[in-house]
Amino acid sequence: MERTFVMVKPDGVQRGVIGSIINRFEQKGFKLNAIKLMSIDHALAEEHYRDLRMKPFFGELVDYLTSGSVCAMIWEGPNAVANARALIGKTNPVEASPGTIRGDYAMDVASNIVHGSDSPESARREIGLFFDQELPMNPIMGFMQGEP
Ligand code: RTP
Repeated sequence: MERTFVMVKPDGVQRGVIGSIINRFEQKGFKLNAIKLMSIDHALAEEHYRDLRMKPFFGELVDYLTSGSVCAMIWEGPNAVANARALIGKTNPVEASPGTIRGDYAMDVASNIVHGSDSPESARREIGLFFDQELPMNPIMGFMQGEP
């Protein structure tokens, strides 16, 4: 059992597709552990994408993430990180297959609608950045926080 961090980015919130994205995760079999609508300041955006700080598009990326509200979520399930990445699709919507979230909802790499953690370590780090306190594992899944 695993958790991943998923975020509907400002373009997704502004377009009113939070519900559609949640629906995809629920249909796939994920269980929602935590969700909140929030705004991100520059410090949090820079910390979240710190591995990309040397990229030429870093400033543009931080401006984009801080341009409006985001919807931060924790989803859980078997291989949650890899399953979420598969559901979200490739980073560049041009390459994302139809049927994936980016393949169906986005056109441009600079506004690709949703983020998903790229490893279990990243998921733990990002959940810690965005959520002060996590709920126990969804009881339907038969796991509680702290169990081996
Ligand atoms: P994410 O972290 O948002 O889930 O995206 P990812 O792992 O699929 O891709 P990553 O390489 O980590 O890129 C992070 C985000 O940076 C923006 N980006 N812009 N302008 C550009 O060429 C460019 N390339 C990447 C995207 O918003 C991407 O999701």
